[in-house]
Amino acid sequence: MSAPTSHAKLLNWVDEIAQMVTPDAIQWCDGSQGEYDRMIQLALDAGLATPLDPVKRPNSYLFRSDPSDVARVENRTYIASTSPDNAGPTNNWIDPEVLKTTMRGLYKGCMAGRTLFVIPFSMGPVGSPIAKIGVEITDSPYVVANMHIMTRVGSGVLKVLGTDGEFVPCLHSVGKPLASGEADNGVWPCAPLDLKYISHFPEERMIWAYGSGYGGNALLGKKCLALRIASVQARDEGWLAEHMLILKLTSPQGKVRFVAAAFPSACGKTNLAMLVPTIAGWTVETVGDDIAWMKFGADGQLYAINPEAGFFGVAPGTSMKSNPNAMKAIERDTIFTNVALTSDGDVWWEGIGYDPPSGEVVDWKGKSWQRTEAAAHANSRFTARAKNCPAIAAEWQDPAGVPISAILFGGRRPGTIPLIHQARSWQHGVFLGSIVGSEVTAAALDVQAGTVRRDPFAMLPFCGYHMGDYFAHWLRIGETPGAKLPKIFCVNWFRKGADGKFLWPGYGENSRVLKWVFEQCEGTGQSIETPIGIMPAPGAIDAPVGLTNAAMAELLDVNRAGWLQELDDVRTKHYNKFGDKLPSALVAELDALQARLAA
Ligand code: GTP
Ligand code: SPV
Ligand code: MN
Repeated sequence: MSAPTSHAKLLNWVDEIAQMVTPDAIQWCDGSQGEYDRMIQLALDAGLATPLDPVKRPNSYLFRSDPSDVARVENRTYIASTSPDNAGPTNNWIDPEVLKTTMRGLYKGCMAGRTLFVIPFSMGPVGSPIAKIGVEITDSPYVVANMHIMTRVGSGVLKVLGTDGEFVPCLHSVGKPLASGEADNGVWPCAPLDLKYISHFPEERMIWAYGSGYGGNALLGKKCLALRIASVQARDEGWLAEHMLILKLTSPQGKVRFVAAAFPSACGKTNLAMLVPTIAGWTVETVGDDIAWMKFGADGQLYAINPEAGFFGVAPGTSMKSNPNAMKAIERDTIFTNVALTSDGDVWWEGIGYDPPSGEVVDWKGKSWQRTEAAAHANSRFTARAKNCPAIAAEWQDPAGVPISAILFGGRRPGTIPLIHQARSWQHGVFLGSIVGSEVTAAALDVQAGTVRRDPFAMLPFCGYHMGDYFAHWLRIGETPGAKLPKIFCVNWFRKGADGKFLWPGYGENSRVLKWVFEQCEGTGQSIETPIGIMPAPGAIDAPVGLTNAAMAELLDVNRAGWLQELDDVRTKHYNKFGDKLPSALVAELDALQARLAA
């Protein structure tokens, strides 16, 4: 097939890569339904996909990955900048030339027996001034199909690129060449862990991934481009590329406020973005569930766009009760990965809200489920089109973005951190973002689940440069002349009581907290000053039905001893890592908070 572009740099790059990886064929993707169907057919032929019941789950497929390839691999994720100082203490740094030599060795001949697909994609609406174009080369039809859902793929993108437009080259291979006559035959292709590389060259704005076919490791527009590379561009150009949902909140009076929220992986962004309020008259609609790019408008407000076109959401725990909008979004046209298969040809997972029908359940490993282990992997996911979500906001594709009134930070914290508190200033808010901690989830393979780790701004795995410089960038954003800055809040839906159970019911009930956020933006909220910041006055947040006064008091308590311990941990185990890159303004915030708590 001849290339559908005359972009010399792009043609040269594809040519150069093809010579290295030696595919059997090269195919340029056009983003059409026919192409999507062909990708699925290739996966079906290779024994890698199972069609779901066409009545229960139209146009939907189940994939099972290799048990070693089920999540992001943070210890195989690299920031290859010229100086280690550009990657900082929270990233894996490697010399770009050394890495390229190693990876070229792996890439050599790695697409033998496979087709090389060229995917031109746009992060953000095609042709909009804020969108960024990437071109992913991959040998995985699964990746092509997922990119169709998660990004805007196709000929329109090549048109925008023209003959010399800018694009981020994204090279991906599953790292499993096929010998002559060999086929995948039902075995998910990938490379062993120590040969996997998720590599970023921020100075060249380039991505090289090898050895994994899963999610953030392989759909390179998402974490690699829209966060790790874009965060570097954002630093250079004075904007923000963040791991944040964007939601539209409408009051009973019809007043609209947009809210962005950064929670670490698998800590509730999709759920909050699609929330169905339990309080009368309020609505929440979804603009995005994972990534926000935010820039100041001429009016001084911070405008956010969602660069994605779909949701790569956590399946377990998703039910008609917890997230009906997600359940509706995945009724059709959905790719499921690593969930369980029921006897009636449908999907199932823990927390879906009902028992599987009688008959055999096939677990995520493809075995008959014996009910001794989880049927669905904890990081099993659905890939669904944004336009299939009934809660999608009318503005979700507006290239101008939506004006952000409030930014929330949160994580899974069983103790100390209250349900909500508000920063006293932008600088205090940046401090609160910088100390976000969360119990680790199953979204990354190689970090101990369950333990609390610092995940500043929920960007620990996604910041493409030195985290100390990133803090400074956030502080600088706050000094933008004429800026009407969003208010900053911290939330915690995951506080546990003495019985080890969540104190707060969460999900739709989080609307009660959003209501107070809204009121604080309007200036009508009832609040009190506390040592840790601004908090709801007693009674300002209505307790959900069934929640005791004691539980509510515990959720909004300022635990001085717990906070002092928290700050000691921040000082000695977190801030100390950043050396002279740690902005003194944040140390001042830490000192001041400690003094207020000790007073
Ligand atoms: P990534 O896609 O990994 O970035 O994650 P995410 O932040 O979008 O997480 P998601 O909304 O998918 O939530 C992941 C898990 O958190 C699911 O198992 C949910 O059931 C659980 N969860 C979400 N919201 C709440 C809540 O308000 N309370 C409690 N207790 N659990 C929640
Ligand atoms: C996350 O881990 O934050 C995700 C899923 O959103 S993945 O795309 O796999 O990174
Ligand atoms: Mn995420």
